[in-house]
Amino acid sequence: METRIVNAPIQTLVADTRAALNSKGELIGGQPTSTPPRFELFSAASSICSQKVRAVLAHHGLTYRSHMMNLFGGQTYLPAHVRLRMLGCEQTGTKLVDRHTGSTSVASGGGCDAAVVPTLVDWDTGTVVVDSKRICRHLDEAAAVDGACSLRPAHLAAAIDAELEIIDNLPNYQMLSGKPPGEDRRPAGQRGKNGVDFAMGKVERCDRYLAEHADDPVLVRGYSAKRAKELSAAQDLFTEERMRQAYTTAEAACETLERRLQAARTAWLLDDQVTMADIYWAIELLRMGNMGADTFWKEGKRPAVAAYAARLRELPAVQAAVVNWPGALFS
Ligand SMILES: N[C@@H](CCC(=O)N[C@@H](CS)C(=O)NCC(=O)O)C(=O)O
Repeated sequence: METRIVNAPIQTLVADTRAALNSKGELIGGQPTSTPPRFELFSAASSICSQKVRAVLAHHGLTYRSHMMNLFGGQTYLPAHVRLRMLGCEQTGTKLVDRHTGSTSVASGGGCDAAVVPTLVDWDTGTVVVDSKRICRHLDEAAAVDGACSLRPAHLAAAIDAELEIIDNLPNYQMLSGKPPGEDRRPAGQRGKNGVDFAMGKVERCDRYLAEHADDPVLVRGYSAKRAKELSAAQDLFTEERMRQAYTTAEAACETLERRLQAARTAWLLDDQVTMADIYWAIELLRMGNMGADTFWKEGKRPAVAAYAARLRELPAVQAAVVNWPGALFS
């Protein structure tokens, strides 16, 4: 990151974020005890990046304190949360992202976003961990002592990482918010939306916070980068041409998956045990299905993907983190 940011201690930043949300948090995955849980998660019900993290937590049966944020109400932009994430962004060693590629990947998306979820606090290490891929790995390493039961076993790590990168780079923002080519099969709440208004609403929200916090250099950096990112999204991502490309990319990924599943000799995509690649595909295919893009594999078009999607949906961690999580699927 360019300049080291000045920030308050993590305890203060978390307390301020809880207060801003008016949330004590809900304990997930365990019984209340006298010691607070190691992990505290800020997430949003329908955010696929949050769903990946909740699924890894559920898979490992980790206990955590969960705070829900209203993504569409703009709670991820609350100044206290942005300050908290600026601390986490600094640790990613990347700059703040100021351009939207359409993907959620920090690696290929150009850096860290200070106004999104998920945000994990690890009270044992005293760190704020941002970016779903980094969070999932952090949790997996914490849960799978000596590598036992890891979702990312060492001998498959490179193959799993390659898979996560493919999924992370899929155009989910466009498929959620932009008008699909042809029939709009998105759920009623999304149908007809073109993405530009949504992205411009975020630009306006940043403008309001920038005006309110003009004397706070940390917040000014966070909101300025986010503003530039969403402005580029509004200008570039949702044209007919870009939307066509987005759907072509997503369908091509399903075709590659179909061929790999057909060739696989393992019970799951890469192993006989579920790996993080399966968890990621579970969330991705559920989202595509939710957006009406299950035409990519339905009616015999890609039978291996159809069967895989159905099995993934039944995984207990996926049921807990998405299927049965209130508000996780759009209606
Ligand atoms: N690289 C980040 C991306 C996070 C991200 O894009 N989160 C989205 C939901 S999946 C979000 O919070 N969007 C809110 C906004 O942009 O206003 C990660 O994987 O955690």
